[in-house]
Amino acid sequence: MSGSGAPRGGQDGAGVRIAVIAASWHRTIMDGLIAGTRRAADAAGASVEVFSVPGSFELPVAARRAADRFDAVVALGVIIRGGTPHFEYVSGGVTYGLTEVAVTTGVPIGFGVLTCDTEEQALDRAGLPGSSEDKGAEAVDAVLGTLATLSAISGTGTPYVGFTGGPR
Ligand code: DLZ
Repeated sequence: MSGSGAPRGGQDGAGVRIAVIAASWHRTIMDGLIAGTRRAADAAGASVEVFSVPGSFELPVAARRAADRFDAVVALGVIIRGGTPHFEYVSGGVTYGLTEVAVTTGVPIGFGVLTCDTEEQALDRAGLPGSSEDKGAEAVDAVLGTLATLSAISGTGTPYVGFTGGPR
């Protein structure tokens, strides 16, 4: 899945506290994703606190705990397809688990989990020198945008406006 429409940066995240939950597999790529979350949060005036979990499968339970104490959560992981169905089970479980946390708590969860066929594809999305995409930063921009829109839906604040130019 790829294409245009990535969340825009430049949002005001002053005072927003974001928990970054980071899996530990594929270290170099993870370091790039974590650095991207810090860059995007700094640019927006938000703060991040990073917590490690062993693997991507552990992201949802940690995200659930973080949702009790932070304004938003960004989950980061790298899952590379191998020769067994393990990839599908872990990727599906993480996606379902994070979705459930977001929906049941109402706390935005940024999905910074790369599910790739190859390590090269993941490196290209990790926000490293030479990468064409920066999925850690995008996940922060996404939760900031979602927080803005949730506030607007609740009757306070201005909603996030995407590339379409907003509601018609
Ligand atoms: C076991 C496993 C494998 C094979 N591959 C990955 C991976 O590519 N990325 C990742 O984040 N985690 C992987 N894991 C670990 C699982 O997510 C999980 O930590 C273990 O199954 C223990 O619950």
